[in-house]
Amino acid sequence: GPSSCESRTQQQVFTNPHNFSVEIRMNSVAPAVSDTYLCMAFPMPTRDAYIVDFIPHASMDTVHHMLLFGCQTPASTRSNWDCGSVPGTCEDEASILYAWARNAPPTKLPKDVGFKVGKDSGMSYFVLQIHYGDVSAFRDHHRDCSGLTLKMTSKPQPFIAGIYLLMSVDTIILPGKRVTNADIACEYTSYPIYPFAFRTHTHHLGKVVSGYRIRDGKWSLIGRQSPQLPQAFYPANEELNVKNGDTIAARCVFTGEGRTYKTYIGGTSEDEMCNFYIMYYMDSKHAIPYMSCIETGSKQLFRHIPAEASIPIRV
Ligand code: IYT
Ligand code: CU
Ligand code: CU
Repeated sequence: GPSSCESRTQQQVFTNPHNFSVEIRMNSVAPAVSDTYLCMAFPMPTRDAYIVDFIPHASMDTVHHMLLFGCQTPASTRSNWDCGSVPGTCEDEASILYAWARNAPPTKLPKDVGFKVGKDSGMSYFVLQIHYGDVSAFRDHHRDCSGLTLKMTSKPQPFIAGIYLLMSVDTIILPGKRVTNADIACEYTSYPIYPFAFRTHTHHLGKVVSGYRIRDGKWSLIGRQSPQLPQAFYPANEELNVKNGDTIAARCVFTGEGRTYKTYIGGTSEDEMCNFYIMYYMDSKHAIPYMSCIETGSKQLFRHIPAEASIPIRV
């Protein structure tokens, strides 16, 4: 009917024998309350395939952000579900593939770079999460089919895209305390990666999040952003690689001003998170699609962090 936006086209459209596109869209939803998080799962192509481009389709008046994850087991078998808190997006560990946020530029993958998906990538489903911010635009009873088109190819790509996630698991922010830093660092011990985009994530108390490569004692910026700005993937600072023996480090700066209780790392908006995501590419010969670092950085190491990492970004 007129209030439905279900696509009548097939979910997979071939443009030539190798290239096809996959539609990842909400199925005519109409969230009733503001700040609803809806998730939907889509089986991945069975055979190996590479995502080479993401084309967002989002209603600017209602969609606050969209995230695309890959995982083995979605948190629900329903056609769509509320994934604000429980049951969340996935049963197992999810890996983030794409982020769209209102008023942020879209992420482009460099040429010859693709995210590998399909059964032997260890992921069987895409899970699309959409945060509907202001739902007043739904008073006219229209339905929403926001989401993305994935441009895919079955042709092996020279470089594989991946995500390196730095996250703090033990930060505590004391009420009223002006500054708390969450410092994370790990030695990098694998084949070279080439960061090309980064994303920061905290909740309300985060002021600035910065990520660095440390080589021979020299700190080089990968990216720095206010987590209060749209949490999309932004282009990385400069062309640099990370190789065996380097250290990857990140700092989140929080303030406890205005809080009357201790804030811990956790899933609700009263909790906090400290995340720095690096999107990189890697030679496909020895590609690792997902890495993470949860080690607390040493005081000694962080004595040398550039001053910019502690300067809040005004928003
Ligand atoms: C405790 C925490 O910091 N959670 C983050 C990072 C995280 C992301 C993924 C942890 C795991 C994941 O599988 I993907 I385990 C967190 O939840 N970040 C949110 C979203 O979940 C992605 C964010 O917006 O960055
Ligand atoms: Cu949002
Ligand atoms: Cu969070």
